[in-house]
Amino acid sequence: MINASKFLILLTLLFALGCNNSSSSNVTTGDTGGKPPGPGDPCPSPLAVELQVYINEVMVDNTSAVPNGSGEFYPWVEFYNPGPESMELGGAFFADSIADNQRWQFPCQFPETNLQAGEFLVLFFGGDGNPDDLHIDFLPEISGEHIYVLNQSSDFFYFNADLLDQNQSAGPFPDGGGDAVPLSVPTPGGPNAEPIPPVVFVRGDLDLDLDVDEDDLALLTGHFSGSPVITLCADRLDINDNGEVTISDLSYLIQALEPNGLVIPEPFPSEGVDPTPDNIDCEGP
Ligand SMILES: [Ca+2]
Ligand SMILES: [Ca+2]
Ligand SMILES: [Ca+2]
Ligand SMILES: [Ca+2]
Repeated sequence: MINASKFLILLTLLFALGCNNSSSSNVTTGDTGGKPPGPGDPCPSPLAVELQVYINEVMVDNTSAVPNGSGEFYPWVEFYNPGPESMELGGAFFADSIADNQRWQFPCQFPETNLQAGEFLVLFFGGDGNPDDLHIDFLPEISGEHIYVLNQSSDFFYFNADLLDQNQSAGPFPDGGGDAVPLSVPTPGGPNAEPIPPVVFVRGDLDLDLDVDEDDLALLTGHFSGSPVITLCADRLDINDNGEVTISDLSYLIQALEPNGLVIPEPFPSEGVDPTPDNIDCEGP
């Protein structure tokens, strides 16, 4: 899921590099991409503007969801050709950096890299540098913000892995362009499933009555003195929205309930989604 400030940073980066595409959309600029053509290059990279293929789904923390051909679990990425023509990925680059965008090159001798219209291709990360191997030669982090770049500028894919659980993937819905969001079930090699609807809550409302008052303060006080608040959305307790639930949230709530006191960060006073990514789970009431 992309938030506004990160999206602006991404856009700034893209403009700085002379192209104007948004996250996960195919390029429409004059940037030709590709490595310098060498005489007799047996595996030339396609022109960026001509490769109409999307990075369509990614799972970075694959502990038990999708085994590779050897029964092992590695991060994976799905590519998608929306059609109407077949597309050849052989020779294209794939990278986890805008600056270092030639990190791995699709080999050319695999028929799988020729994507027919509407076809998906799933590749696992964690290759060993063998050019005869159809594995991506690096491993992504399982947390933090990620950007993937296909063929230098054919497609960009941004997501925050902190918003994903183990064995959960991110991608656009429906397939193709659009922002990557946490998906309800992984669909390697097939159309993406619907996203998980975001949980809405009121920050500081611990008794679920859509109000923040002394009753909630009593519950939060109890939370730090042996009576934990049971909730599927611990973001309710992160009163100061700094990404962790600590005793400082209690002092913040005390000061927020005073006349002309501190302002509780959104979502407050109405229900909404947490606007700031963090490692706190919020999967239900
Ligand atoms: Ca899929
Ligand atoms: Ca309440
Ligand atoms: Ca906090
Ligand atoms: Ca937050």
